[in-house]
Amino acid sequence: MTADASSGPVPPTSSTNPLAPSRALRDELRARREAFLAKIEGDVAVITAAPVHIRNNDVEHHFRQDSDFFYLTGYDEPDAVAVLSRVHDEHRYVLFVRTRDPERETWDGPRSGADGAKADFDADAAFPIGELGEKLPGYLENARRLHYALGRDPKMDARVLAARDFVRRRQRFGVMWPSTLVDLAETVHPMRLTKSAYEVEDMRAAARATTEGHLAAMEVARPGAYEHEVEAEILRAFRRHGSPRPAYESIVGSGPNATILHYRKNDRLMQDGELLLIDAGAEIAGYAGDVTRTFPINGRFSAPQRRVYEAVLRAQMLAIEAVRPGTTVEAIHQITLRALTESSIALGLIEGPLEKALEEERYKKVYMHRTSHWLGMDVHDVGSYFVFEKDEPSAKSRSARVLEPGMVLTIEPGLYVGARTELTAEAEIYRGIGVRIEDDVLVTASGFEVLTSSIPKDPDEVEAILARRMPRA
Ligand SMILES: [Mn+2]
Repeated sequence: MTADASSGPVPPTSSTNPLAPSRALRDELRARREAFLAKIEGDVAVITAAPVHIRNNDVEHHFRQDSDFFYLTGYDEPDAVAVLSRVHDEHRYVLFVRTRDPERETWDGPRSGADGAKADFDADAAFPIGELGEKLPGYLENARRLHYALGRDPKMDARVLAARDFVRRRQRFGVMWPSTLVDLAETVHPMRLTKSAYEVEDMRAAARATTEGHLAAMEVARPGAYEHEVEAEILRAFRRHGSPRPAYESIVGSGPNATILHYRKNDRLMQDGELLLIDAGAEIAGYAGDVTRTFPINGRFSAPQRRVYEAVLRAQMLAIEAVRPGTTVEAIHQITLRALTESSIALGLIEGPLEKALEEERYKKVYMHRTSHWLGMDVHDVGSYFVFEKDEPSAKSRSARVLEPGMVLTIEPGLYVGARTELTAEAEIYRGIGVRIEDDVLVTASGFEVLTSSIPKDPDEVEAILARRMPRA
């Protein structure tokens, strides 16, 4: 592909660049950039790739692209900067990227380079990242405002602010400088909160791989196996179904570990009679699945386990059925709290009566987290949960954000009777039981669609599946 490919009609995807996105993704990315540009009239935006993080000495952490950068560019390399401009006459979209380097590519794999950035990623202009200091000021000239995510990468902050300061000093030549800095979150995050049809398909793929991981976990979990054996099977299933990495560190907690909300050691030998709580999700095309299932390791719920499980499941079903356009995450949380509090009183885990228990937040003893978070490229996805009056933003003008079709959220109630939970003597039978059930829910025009509905959660169905496990040699 020649360097001047952008001057003609849109070039076909280069057959030689293994990193080139599909035609459909290129169209989607272009639509996202156009929507973004429509929101920044008279302005310029500088969006930076994630830096490479050192793990220890010569070892790097697994590279994961910055979600905002990936959302707008589809470019999956570090050392890259995108400029989106409503000021420049021809260059609305510019990429600064790592140069092609046969020596480095022998070690680390292919790069797109500046030519590939134009030919395969549709940049109007592309330059080696080494030219950023020299060329960036030109793109900031005569912009009203600069949209930039300050504070994510201090090294990049210094370079971008230096370029902006350079433009400020050119005011005496009649150049306007972007004196106002606007956080990139202000424009990009509301866009990311509502998923396009293309994004929903990516999220379905993440949900499918996540489903396979949880089904594999049910197949291998048994008394006498280690939690990490289950974790390994989950990761294997994720990879086999197209996921390059999990969306977050998997939680595989057996017995008392099920009551530790962020348990991640996954190194315990699983015992007969215990529950196993698995919170694991695959990432596909940059989108996260996030699912929790809890099941009996030996295949049968004990009576107390089943009572707690059914209480959580009832709350989860009520919460899911409440998802529709027009409601709020807060309203769904309140429905969940009421259901869990009712059940917790009935089980003797907390004291009633219901209204008093809700008012005094007694449920916090056994349910200490929120019911939902947004889900998307980030597992705790961006987008505010509250909105403020446009003309007069203040804490008083705050209201809970109303759900709209295309938003995706988790519904994940739980009950946790930990080692330190205060219990009556009668409720001691629940000691050490932790249950969470979590699904990924898309808001649709008519209500909701559970993206992860193929992962069994009905207790009878769960027991039936566990009863069919292959005996292990
Ligand atoms: Mn979650």
